[in-house]
Amino acid sequence: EAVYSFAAIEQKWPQVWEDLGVFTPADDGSRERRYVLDMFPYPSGDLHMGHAEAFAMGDVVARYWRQLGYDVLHPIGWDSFGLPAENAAIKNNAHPSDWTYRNIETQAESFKRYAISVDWSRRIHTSDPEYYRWTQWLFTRFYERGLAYRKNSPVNWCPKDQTVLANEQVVNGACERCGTQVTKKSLNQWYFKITDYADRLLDDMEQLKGHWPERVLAMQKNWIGRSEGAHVRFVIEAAGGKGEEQVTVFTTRPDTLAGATFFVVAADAPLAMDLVTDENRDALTAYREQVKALSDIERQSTERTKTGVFTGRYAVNPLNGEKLPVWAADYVLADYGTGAIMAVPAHDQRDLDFARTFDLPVKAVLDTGEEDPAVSGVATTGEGTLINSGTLDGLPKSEAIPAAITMLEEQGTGEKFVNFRLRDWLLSRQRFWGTPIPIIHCEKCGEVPVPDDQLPVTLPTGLKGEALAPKGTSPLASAEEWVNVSCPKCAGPAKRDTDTMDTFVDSSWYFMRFVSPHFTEGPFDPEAAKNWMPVGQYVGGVEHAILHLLYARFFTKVVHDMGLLPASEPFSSLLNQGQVLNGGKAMSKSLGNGVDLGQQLDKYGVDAVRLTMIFASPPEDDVDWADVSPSGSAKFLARAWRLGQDVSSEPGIAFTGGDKKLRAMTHRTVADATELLENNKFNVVVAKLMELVNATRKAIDSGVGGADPAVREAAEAVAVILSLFAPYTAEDLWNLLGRDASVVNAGWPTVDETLLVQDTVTAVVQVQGKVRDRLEVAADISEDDLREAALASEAVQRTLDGRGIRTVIVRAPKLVNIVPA
Ligand code: ANZ
Ligand code: ZN
Repeated sequence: EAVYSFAAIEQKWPQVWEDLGVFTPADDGSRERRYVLDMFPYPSGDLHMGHAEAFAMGDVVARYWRQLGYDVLHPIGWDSFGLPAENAAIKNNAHPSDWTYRNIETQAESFKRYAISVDWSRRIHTSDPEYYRWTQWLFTRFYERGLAYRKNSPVNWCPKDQTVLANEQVVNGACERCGTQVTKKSLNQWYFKITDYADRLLDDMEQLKGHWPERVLAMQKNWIGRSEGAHVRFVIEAAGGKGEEQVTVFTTRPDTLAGATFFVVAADAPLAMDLVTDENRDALTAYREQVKALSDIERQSTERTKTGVFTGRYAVNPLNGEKLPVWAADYVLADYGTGAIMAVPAHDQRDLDFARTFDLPVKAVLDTGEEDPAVSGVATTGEGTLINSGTLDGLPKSEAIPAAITMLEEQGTGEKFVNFRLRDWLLSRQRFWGTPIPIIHCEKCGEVPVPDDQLPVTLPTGLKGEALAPKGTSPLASAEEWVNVSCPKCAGPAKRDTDTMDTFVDSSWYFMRFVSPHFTEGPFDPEAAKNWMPVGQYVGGVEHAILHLLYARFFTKVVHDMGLLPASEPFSSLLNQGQVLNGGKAMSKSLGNGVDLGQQLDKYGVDAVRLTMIFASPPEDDVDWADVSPSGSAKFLARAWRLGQDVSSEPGIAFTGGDKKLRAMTHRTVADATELLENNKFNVVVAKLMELVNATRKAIDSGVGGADPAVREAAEAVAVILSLFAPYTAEDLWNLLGRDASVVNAGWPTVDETLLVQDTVTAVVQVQGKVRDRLEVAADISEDDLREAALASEAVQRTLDGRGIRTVIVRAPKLVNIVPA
């Protein structure tokens, strides 16, 4: 008799699957289509344990949907532009493409071994000119719609990577990639106008509720940061050699206008220098130096004592003409709202802390019944009625806010305003290994988008090694022949833009490319996109909760507005898989707790590793590799596989008439698995499957036997359910059962509802005529089973207390009487 060998079956099946083309969607409309996608990998080294987990989860969904009969699109590609390739190239005097495409091949081989059920014919790489041609095409369309623009502004600058960073890439003041403290630098940069879509990005989250993790939606909502309030214009009186001017503030509390006792501008904003009088300029200049070193988090910390300098100017309150001293401080941020505020210390804690530090007045304008903030040091922020506010007096806060706005509008000193925290997306990078920005700068015509028939603008050849090293300007600038072109409009001398795009641009539309990866007329075939989009299930790490997902949603909406895509959201359902830890900690080089995926696969086999990933916990939870047992998984797989050797009936037999108990168990397991899979409780499905394998084994070894149709029915169900988690073993089991390849298309077993309801009766168990226990048993229980159940009863065992048994009288299904020796 053969023994289970994962190495042998891993050799056997890949060619069969490829020959049958089981992972290629028919794409002919004969079946309902569904699209499942894992966030595509970055080609750094070989696959690791994290990939193994994420892709195992996505593959469960793909394989389950195929079993349900859907036409499934499950593609893969590589996010293959980016810094690590460039850094490797500089270090090894090579070209970034060497490193990139070598790693892609390595990963592709590993993915194939790992038996991810993807359609390999749809593979894409974002660094291929056939791909980035369309990234550039989309950029020019964005440009034409006014959604891509260039402006000079202070940007986040990483001194180590020598490139700008989007706000989203600055974490606690440091570069997300290398951890270096980020500084500001004034540069001419390209932006996408994502702020135009702020409202829709927020509103459309309604559609995602219940289908995306709560916390991801919360993070996006917070990132977009919609605040309703008002713009209020204050006149700043002439003083110290400076004339009168007007400054607008953003406030969410126009009802508190009468309580403003001072005015603050962000110290680092140009406005602060504009306003400051000669007398106060040196103090402000010194203070600004101090502020430069602080991150936004530090600036907004409630722990720090407030700091600031007086500008020498006064603002006039448009409500009551009061004069408010204008300060410059770091707790007001330059790039939020208008960078200036009216300070209401009685009702805003930050303002109150500042007022107490600099001995400024505190004036309550809302009676909330709480203690006087001037005395308690605690700003009152609850509900209440207005006081000290002229005509607004007596109004509750909720009515005073619109009333104040109406007043401002009538006066012409302000209006309702909705402010967003979201900033435009800074997309240009001064690096080599990225998509060149398809713009030509002409002295006469200005910015000219590269015409469609001249796309792609491929990266200049001949640059490698040191030539790619960061110098603060793009390495592309050194490729003079490439840079100097003639203007597409006037044919005069012009220069190419030398920046490349943030790699997040590449990944903002790749899911659209997969629907028709070889399409040459556009980024994708609109017909195919109509058929496949949106992605029904997206799987990936929670680290992409903001950036990638927000950008992908933005791109989808723009492409939708261009009339190319009916869908306006890219991913209708999102699953964030947990991390793979070792010893309770993330695997890392410095901790030396890394686990090598290849070694695990060599030792336990692909299926055991996949099954372990899935069985360890719900998909959203972390898996601690120190706590799991791949060898236990391997044993289970061997056990499931052996069922195939012991089923002696022919394939195709009818299951009716088979052992009722086992049939009920099989159908119950399929019914439960269906519901669990719909709710992503993959780990529980595995637990149920283990029970079914045990019950089947028991049936074979006990009276039922391997020829019983119920045994075949159970074993076939085991193979189909197992095919979602352990594709090699399931396929081989299917083969042992005499079925034709492939289990991939076997079809999800149909549940016979009538088998799920089992009539039960209460059987009375007596010892020497005295009732000792009552058992719920099947109405059609056999005498043998009833005897076994009665003797197994704890109450009976206690009564017998070690005595032997003379006779057992069984009247199935209602009575058992045991007579002790
Ligand atoms: C007066 C006021 C009175 C305010 C009051 C609050 C409470 P959110 O909800 O986050 O949008 N603010 C405006 N711009 C700011 C900036 N650049 N830096 C720091 N703070 C700024 O917050 C809006 C409120 O935060 C605004 O409303 C403003 O203070 C402050 F009882 O105006 B408020
Ligand atoms: Zn021109």
